[in-house]
Amino acid sequence: MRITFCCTGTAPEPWLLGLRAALPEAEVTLWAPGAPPADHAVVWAPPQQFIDEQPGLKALFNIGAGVDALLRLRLPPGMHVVRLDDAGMSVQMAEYVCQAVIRHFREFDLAEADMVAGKWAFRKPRLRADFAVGIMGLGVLGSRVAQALQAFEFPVNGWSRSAKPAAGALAQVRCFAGDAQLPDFLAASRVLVNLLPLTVQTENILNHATLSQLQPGGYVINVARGAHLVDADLLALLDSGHLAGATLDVFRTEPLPAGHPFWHHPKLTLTPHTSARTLRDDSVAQIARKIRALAAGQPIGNMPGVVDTSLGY
Ligand code: NDP
Ligand code: OXD
Repeated sequence: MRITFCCTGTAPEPWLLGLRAALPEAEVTLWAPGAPPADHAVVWAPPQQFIDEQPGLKALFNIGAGVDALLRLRLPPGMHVVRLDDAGMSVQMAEYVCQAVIRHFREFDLAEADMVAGKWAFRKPRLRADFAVGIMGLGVLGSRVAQALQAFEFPVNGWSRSAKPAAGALAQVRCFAGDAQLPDFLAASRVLVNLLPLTVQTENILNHATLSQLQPGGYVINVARGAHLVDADLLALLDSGHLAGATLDVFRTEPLPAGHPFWHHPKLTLTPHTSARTLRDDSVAQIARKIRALAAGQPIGNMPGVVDTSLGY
């Protein structure tokens, strides 16, 4: 079995070592133009040339949860795309979102600023019931985040494409589904967490019309993709006072360009696309397990993380 590795912006050596150790029966090589055909590929944002030169692949394993960069390429019809299914990301995302919600709700940012200014001051505690958190996307990451926020007793709303049964991780979540229920979901939420995949349907979904439906004093946490957010609309709603602030981990252009108005905006907290990192060991183990299952004849359709390319996620 041949596996080729083509991950833009990723140091290949540790991955090649990891994949060779996990799949000693396979020949694992770093892709270069003109490389011989492989059976499987491990990829992140590969060039179109890679896809064009490897038409016989059985599956493309994406070393991230989001496949938007991969699906922008011309893929051969019927090509299977498998994304990371959690692989240690959901707990990181839960940590990140909980800290952002709690930092805002408890006003720890203001307390820190006071202390830096040499000021010992208390603020009136705010009511948790006034800070319903709405999570856009109730998939692998969104449902874990919902559970984590509920452990801190925040009211949690969720919005997804298909309706969810009130059971398991979502038993206590007020669930909304589809475009028709988006206004009710937004009106019921004060803090908005975006965990949608970037697709044709979700691009620019955080815009003036949607964000202005959040409750007054709304707060936005974008941890999915920069292209979900219309930057100028966020800035306008921050400046009008309708939104109290935002925590942004992802940006339309990454790294965030020098001089972008987000850099020094007093109501924004920024991080460099680091809310949930790909963990190499977990990811290699998951990909190796799936490649072995395919080799043993398991149908790919039963595998968690298989992307529906017609839906874009
Ligand atoms: P999943 O595919 O498991 O979940 C996606 C969720 O979004 C599902 O609930 C789905 O609905 C919902 N959804 C999709 N399209 C729509 C739509 N048009 N309207 C309403 N809901 C929709 O993805 P993950 O949870 O694994 O990851 C989500 C995203 O998080 C990734 O695509 C990636 O962009 C981002 N991410 C960011 C990271 C970071 O470090 N910042 C790290 C990892 C991921 P349904 O349940 O009905 O299918
Ligand atoms: C991902 C990411 O999609 O890191 O996995 O953004």
